Amino acid sequence: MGNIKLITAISLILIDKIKNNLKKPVPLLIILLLIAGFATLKYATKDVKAETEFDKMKEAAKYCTNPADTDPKCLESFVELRENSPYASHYKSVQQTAQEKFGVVGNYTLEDFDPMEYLTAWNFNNLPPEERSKYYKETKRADGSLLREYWIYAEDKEIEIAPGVFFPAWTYNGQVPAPTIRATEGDLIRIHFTNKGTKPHTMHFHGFHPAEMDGAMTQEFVYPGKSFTYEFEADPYGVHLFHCHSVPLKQHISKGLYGAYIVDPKNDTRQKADKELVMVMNAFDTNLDGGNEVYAVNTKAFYYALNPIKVKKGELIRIYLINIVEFDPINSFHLHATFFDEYRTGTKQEPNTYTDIVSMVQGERSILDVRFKWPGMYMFHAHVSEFAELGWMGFFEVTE
Ligand SMILES: [Cu+2]
Repeated sequence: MGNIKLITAISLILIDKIKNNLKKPVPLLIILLLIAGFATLKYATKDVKAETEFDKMKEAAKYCTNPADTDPKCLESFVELRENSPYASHYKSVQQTAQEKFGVVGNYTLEDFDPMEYLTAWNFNNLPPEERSKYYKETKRADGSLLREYWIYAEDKEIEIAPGVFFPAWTYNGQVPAPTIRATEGDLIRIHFTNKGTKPHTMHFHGFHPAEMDGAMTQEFVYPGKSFTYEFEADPYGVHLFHCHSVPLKQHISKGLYGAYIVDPKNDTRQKADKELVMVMNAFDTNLDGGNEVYAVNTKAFYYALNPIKVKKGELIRIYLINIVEFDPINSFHLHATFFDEYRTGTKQEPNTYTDIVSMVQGERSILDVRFKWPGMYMFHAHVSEFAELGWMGFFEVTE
């Protein structure tokens, strides 16, 4: 308003001058036109200019420019900004906050694969009994151990890796990661594998097995329409993996042919976990240029950011963590606000370290024993920031 008064005052002076200088109307007319133009620019543009969220943020941040500054206006300005934001109701929901912060738009359909279910699904325990019996069978052996039989097939299938982003995957049993195979040390594992895909595939397991069960040599490739039965004892205990070992290997892995293989110790001296979760860190080369564009834990980018994993305060959470990311030399898992015992490869029952970050090259894995001290939302993510921003982050929602 001050500016309007000033301009009015100047205008009045000038009009007065016009009266006194009627002999020189032309230059004064130009001056008047300039004033009118200036006023129009100054106020008309202000009226039509939309004040963006970014502008408001800059306004709020003016109290916070000095890092050593303890000006309480800094915090107040952001609180005010947040409360007056048209997105205020969104801030109340972690899901929407995550969407705004990380740019995820849209929703996932769960028709093909449910990452929440995958966390605790092994030996097809997520299927109703009749359906399960098509893929898994247990038979007691003379020594008390189990014969565990699996029916696994390879299949080409398009999968959704980010809302609305589909990837032409090669899968085991139509999902990425494959269904988890879990046994106790000393059990006999028998896998009836059929290739329903269009390329030669295999199942190569980490762990002890005879050479002819390795699934890595050209003579061991299972061609489209063919079958092979893998058989070996579950040994050693730990968190392992299996993947296709056909060639080119990087293509057969990055297309999605991998899964978790967990062997529990026969004599487990560790405390029993309250909750066990399988997490496979993976990534997708969506434009087939030999680099990844989408990163995740259990395939769907930001899934656990949009749908936090619910756990209880103080309970023991045991994470079976695997890194299968192709093309990038290193990946990591970092958890906020707590530390965990790490059992590297899970092959010993004493933890190797107590930390909040694990780094892994492709094929490495670990068991992590986690507890949260307080209720709240706790982030977990790759500490490679680029991977986190491209999908590899999530939340634990801890309740009393
Ligand atoms: Cu393959």
